[in-house]
Amino acid sequence: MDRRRFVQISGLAAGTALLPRNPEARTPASVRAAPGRKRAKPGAMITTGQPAVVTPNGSTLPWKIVDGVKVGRLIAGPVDHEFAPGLRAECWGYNGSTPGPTIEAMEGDRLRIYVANRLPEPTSVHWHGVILPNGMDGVAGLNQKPIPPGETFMYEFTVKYPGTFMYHSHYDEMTQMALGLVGMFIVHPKQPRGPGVDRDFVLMTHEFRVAVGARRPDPNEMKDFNLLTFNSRAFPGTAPLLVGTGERVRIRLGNLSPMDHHPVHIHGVFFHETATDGGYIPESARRPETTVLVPVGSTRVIELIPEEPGDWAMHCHMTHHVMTQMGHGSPIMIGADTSRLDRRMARVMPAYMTMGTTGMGGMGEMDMPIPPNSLPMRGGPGPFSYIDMGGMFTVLKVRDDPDNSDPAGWYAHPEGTVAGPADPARMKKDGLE
Ligand SMILES: [Cu+2]
Repeated sequence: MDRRRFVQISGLAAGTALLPRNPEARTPASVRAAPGRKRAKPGAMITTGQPAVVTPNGSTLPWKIVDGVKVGRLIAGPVDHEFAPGLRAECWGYNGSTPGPTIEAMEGDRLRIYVANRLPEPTSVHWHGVILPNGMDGVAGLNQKPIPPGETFMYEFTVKYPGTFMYHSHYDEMTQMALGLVGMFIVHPKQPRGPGVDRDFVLMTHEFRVAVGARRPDPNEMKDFNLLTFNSRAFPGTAPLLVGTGERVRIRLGNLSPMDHHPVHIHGVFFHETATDGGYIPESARRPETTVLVPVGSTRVIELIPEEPGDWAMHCHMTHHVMTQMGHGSPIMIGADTSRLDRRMARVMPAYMTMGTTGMGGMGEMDMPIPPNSLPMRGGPGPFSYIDMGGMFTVLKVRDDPDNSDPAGWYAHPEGTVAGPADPARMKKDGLE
């Protein structure tokens, strides 16, 4: 056997496809390792050289190792939750937060999770997507007795498969999930699946109905959700995702909304879907996307390599999902001439003004009094002007030097790279009046 033939056989035996010769030729740019990228800092690693998962606006469940078993505790109970500065509500969560802390483990780990119930009604926890013994699956009535208020149940199982999963209440789901009893559950693979990443984020999408002036989310709502959230926060309460130019970034998205799927769009990048809560997607089945649809009861994992530094919008593309506490029942006012009405109304209500006759932009920033504990319809401060987006909106901040960049800071645009007022002389030269 000549040397070349031997190399081919040993390559195939090791599961490495040798054809085509140049592996880059069949690998789209976004799934290729970027040249010269930095490795994550050793302190941030969980295992196999990979960075620990970051839960923006959230936390990770701490483990205690007892005789080789990872032991953790989830306490289900009421939470005084802030959706964004200016709006708080009494939600239900785990360990004082909604979503609950992200559970992070290694393939093959034995986990023992105590669930304490401090809710006013029974509960149970289902480990969504995790393959485990039937009696640990958490469906109250079907797999176990519900956990009575004040009691603690023990779940114990081995996580056989790696993946991006979720956990949530499986007793009175409609109420308990609507109030926030949801969380993400990540199992890292022992053997890397695909190239390593430099950043790893997890975002749970969700939706709530909090009527203006109400103390709690309304679990009976079916359609008119007015708080669309990443990790139970609405913009401008969402923390940005800070990443480096040329880094490989993984974002894991889950959806435990009561009623809606969320097409999450990221500006300035394209990405590949690499996994769902059912497992890894073979490379041959991936295609480049700029929007990933995250259906209710599913997770989607995407990987991207940003090329362009800047502040890039990341949001649900449903336009009513980037709004906050708005009413949907108002008549269409666009194009209406209300001058006569306004004059007559002013006689009885001097501060009266008809809104929406030219469109609804800028309503969030109007200096109008809003009820206590409520949010303007949308928006927050931006580097150029008010950002006319709310709800399920955050910012992917791509920086050349992310480790020395302020996550709260805005991108400094190089001279001449920002759209601005057109120069009439230039327009004339271009043949436009
Ligand atoms: Cu949405």
